[in-house]
Amino acid sequence: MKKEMMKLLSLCFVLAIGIGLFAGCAKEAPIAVSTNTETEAETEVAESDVDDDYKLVLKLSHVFSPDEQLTKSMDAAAAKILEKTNGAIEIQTFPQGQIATYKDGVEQVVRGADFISVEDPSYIGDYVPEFTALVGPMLYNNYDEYRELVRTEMVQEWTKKAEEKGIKILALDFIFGFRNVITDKVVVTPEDLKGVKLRTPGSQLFIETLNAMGATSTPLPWGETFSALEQGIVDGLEGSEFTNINTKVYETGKKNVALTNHFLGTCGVYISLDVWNSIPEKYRIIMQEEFDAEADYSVELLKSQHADVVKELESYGVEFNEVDVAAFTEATKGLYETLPGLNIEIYNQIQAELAEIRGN
Ligand code: X3X
Repeated sequence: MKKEMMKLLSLCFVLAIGIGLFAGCAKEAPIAVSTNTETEAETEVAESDVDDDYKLVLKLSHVFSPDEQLTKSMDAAAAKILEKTNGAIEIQTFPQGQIATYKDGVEQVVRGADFISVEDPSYIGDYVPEFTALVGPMLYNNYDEYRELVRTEMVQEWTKKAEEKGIKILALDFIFGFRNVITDKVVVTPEDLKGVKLRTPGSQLFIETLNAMGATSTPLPWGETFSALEQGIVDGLEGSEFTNINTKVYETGKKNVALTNHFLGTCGVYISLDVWNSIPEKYRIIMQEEFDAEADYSVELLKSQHADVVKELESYGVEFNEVDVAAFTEATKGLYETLPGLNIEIYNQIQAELAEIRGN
C-alpha cells in the first residue's frame, strides 16, 4: 500500500513539472526594455499584441530642400525603418514645407496626429521654455559641446517635462551649421545692423534675438525668403553655410557673411507621446536607433565638409568677416530673462554644464 502511494505521488510530481514547462514555453518572453513613460506590465501587453499585420503610417514634415543633408537624413532614416520593421512602420517624408511645419508641425504632434515634426528645439520651448534656452543665442563654440549638453541629466529632465506635455523627443541634434548674418554689407557690431531688415523663422526666440542684435526681424517661412529678398521686403537673412550653398542663397547677391555664429542651427525630431506608446516596443527600438544613427552620421559628415563649403562659397564671391562677438553676446544676454518662461538661472545652469564639458 505504501509502495502504491509512493508511485502515485511520483506520477503527480512528473505531471506537475510537465504542465509547468509547457505553460512556460507557450508564453513568449516579453522584450525586457522599459521606458520612462510606461510600466513593464504595459510593455508586456504591447508586445503580446504585436502581430504580422501591424502597420502604422506616419507623416514626417520639415522645411529643408532636397540638396540639404537634413532631407537626406530623414529620407534615409525612413527607408531603414521601413526595411527593418518589414514594412510595419512607414514614414512618409514631406520636405520643403509641403504640410504643417514650424509651430504648426509641433502642434500636430501635441494634438496626437500620426505625425513627426522636425524643427528647431525653440518650438518645443512654447511648451517647455527650457528648450528655448537650450538653443539660445551665443552659447556654443562647436557642434560637440551642444551634442554633449543634450545628453546631460539636466536636458534629460527637460525631455521628461516635454513628455508631460505629450511630446516624445526622438532627437535634438540634427545639426545643420552655425547661423550667421547674410547681407550685402560688412556687419561687425550690433550698430551695423541698425535699420537692416532680416528674414528670420517665426520662432519668438529668433525674432527677439535678431532684434536684440540690432536688426529688424521679419519672420517668414523659409519658402517665402527668396521672393522677399527679390522684392526688397528684407535686406538679408541669417543662416548656415550649408543652407547658403544648398539652397543657393549666394545667387541672391547677398554675399557678405558676418560670422556671428549667433545660433547653432539644429533640428529635433518630435512625435506624439501617445502615438509613440502605441507602437510595439520592438519597432520603437528600431526607430530610435535609426534616428540616432542618422544624427551621428550627418553631424560627422557636416563637420568634415564645412571647410570645403566655405571655400566653394568664396569661389562664388561670398565674403566672410569676423564680428565683435562680445558685443553681440552682451546685446543678447538679457533675452534669457525676458523671453517667456526663461530666467537667468536656466542660463547659468547651461553655462555651468558647458563649463564642465569644456573642462573648465
Ligand atoms: O525649425 C527649422 C529651422 O528653424 C529651419 O530654419 P529656416 O526656416 O531658416 O530654414 C533653413 C533652411 O536651411 C531650410 O531650407
